[in-house]
Amino acid sequence: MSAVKTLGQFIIERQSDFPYAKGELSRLLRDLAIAAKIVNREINKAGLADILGEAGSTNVQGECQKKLDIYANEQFIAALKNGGECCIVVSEENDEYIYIDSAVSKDAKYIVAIDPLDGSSNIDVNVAVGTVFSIYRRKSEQGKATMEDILQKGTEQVAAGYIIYGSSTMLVYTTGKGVNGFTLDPSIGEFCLSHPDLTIPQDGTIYSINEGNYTHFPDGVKKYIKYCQVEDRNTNRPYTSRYTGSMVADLHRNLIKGGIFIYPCTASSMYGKLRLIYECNPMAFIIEQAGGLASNGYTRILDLDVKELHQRSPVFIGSENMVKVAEEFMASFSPQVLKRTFEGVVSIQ
Ligand code: AHM
Ligand code: MG
Repeated sequence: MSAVKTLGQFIIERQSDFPYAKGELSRLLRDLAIAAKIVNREINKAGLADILGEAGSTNVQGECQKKLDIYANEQFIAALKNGGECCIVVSEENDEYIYIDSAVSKDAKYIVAIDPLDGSSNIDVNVAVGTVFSIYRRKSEQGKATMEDILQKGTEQVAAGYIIYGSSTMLVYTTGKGVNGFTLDPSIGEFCLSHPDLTIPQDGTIYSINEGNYTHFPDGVKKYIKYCQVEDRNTNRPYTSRYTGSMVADLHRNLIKGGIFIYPCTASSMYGKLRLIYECNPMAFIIEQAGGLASNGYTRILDLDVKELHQRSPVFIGSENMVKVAEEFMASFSPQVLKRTFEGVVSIQ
């Protein structure tokens, strides 16, 4: 029987793979993993809220219950603060970035962007949720980090990962040398290497999109959905539709089995829903490292300019051949959307 390899052991083993092998990034990853375990513990208790007290009320220990997404945010920020390797956190839960102002982290080299609890509305119904994180190295050498340090393109990420709190809890991450997955063994409280060198199948048969918004989609997306539903033996169509409303869960499934996840722009939401810095970019980095593609329908996600902390982007991500076909549909049937600039908008077609 082969010995178990924990995340901590794996990180140390692979430290020389990191772009700057001084141990700081290893420490940062371990800090994130510790917070993930704490959040996992609370998520596992979520169903007990009804008997222990609803969010906002007082629990049996006399503590005020917090919404889990706020709790997760606090845990990740606290772990990063204590670790001392991170100078700024950008979180979906905070309008402004959080400057970590402590003696240890004043000159810290890394910036972390995080969605602490993605898909959190699924908590109420016991469906998988996730955490997504992205790590950048600051450009400035020391002192207070600036917006220039924060607003870096996805190509500049030094690491990215997600945690899926599902039927089991997994941490999947990349530092740009492939993708590895670790499953939490609750009996020993460790993430253990369970999915080494993850690769996404080049072709898939699953498409994941909120079809309830169909009427508001650009024509390219509408036609692509119809293409997915048409019978064709050569390409194994019709494809299967799977959508949980938790991007992490939908993308994790598609990473393992092959598929495409789409959150396009709609008539009411010109840039889609998902955020570039802490949702699209980290997922794009992971999926590309696993051999897939991530696009906004026309352009590689990782090449997009980042101008705002909470900037949104449409996303087409997953198996290489599926994303390529979806991009062809966008180019053929929705060329106008491409003309849209960051400031100006043309109608969706
Ligand atoms: P959240 O960060 O507020 O949880 O929103 C992100 C989630 C994704 O996980 C998921 O893919 C998407 O929102 C679902 O949105 P919709 O209900 O519009 O399909
Ligand atoms: Mg989110």
